[in-house]
Amino acid sequence: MAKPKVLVTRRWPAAVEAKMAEVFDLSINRDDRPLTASDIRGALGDYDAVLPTVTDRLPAQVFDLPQTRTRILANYGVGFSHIDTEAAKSRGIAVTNTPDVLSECTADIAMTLMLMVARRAGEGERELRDGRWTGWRPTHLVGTKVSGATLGIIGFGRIGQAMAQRAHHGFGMKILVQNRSAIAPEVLARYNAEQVASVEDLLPRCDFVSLHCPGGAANRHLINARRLDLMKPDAFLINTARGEVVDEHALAQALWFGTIGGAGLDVFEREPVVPDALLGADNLVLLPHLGSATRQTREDMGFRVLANLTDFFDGKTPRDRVA
Ligand code: 8YV
Repeated sequence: MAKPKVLVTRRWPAAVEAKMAEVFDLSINRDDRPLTASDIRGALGDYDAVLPTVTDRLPAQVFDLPQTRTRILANYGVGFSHIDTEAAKSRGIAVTNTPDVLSECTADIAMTLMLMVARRAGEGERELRDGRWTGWRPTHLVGTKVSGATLGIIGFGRIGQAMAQRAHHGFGMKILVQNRSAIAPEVLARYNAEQVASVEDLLPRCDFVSLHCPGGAANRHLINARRLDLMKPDAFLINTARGEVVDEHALAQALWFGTIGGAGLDVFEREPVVPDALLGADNLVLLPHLGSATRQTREDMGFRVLANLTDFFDGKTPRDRVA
């Protein structure tokens, strides 16, 4: 039987590419530039499996072609709001993602952002490298204490819980949780966490708010001007989820006017575009979507895609099927 024809849309870790090439009739986008909508449309007609990443946009229009050959979109990443899963389903295309393997590293980046912005580490590094550091003094770059503060976690899935683990057990933080469904009491008990009824209930009580909910239409601008107003004026917002969850314009205003104390962002609404209004804010730490970017995790993500594909082409339900 012919090997399934598979397209990898970006460069992946070499070990994963090599293993994939043994198992499938593999094509790799060696340019490593984001595919255009028309490239992706073409791929859906040509390949049995397409392996997209967050840089591949698959709205409903992309699926609108006379004949799709693709039977599975095995996404390299846990978030899949860049794929219209309803449109995929209507064409009989399965969708999988890569949960679990990136939870620890994404929570590490959320902690990094929280510590950096609270302790003014980015500002300090810029000052030092620019030759502006004039020496130690008691009032120099004084930040905010993280240990023992209250952290609000919006979205209490695997990454949200990995964040709670670090913040509660490592930093003695009090954890408040907002999640669309009820979290089991024994799960909350692991972090001595309290689940609150709504985002509105959570925001005024927190010194830090970290976003770990999915992106997509349902959560678009979940953090908007009105909700930023509910935060304490010295509180910090951390986003390692998806850019669209935060209204960047409203956030820039809130940072400028001191509605909140600061923010740390790893994701943006129109990556890689970061609005000038954000670039100009000092009380903001910006990272270029590094959540899962460790050698180990990027390999694990690749092998998780491979496991999903192998199951699928063996006629089994892939473990990470999301549509
Ligand atoms: C990935 C991520 O780097 O998994 C996700 O949802 O945001 C990151 O871990 C990226 O999405 C790769 O597609």
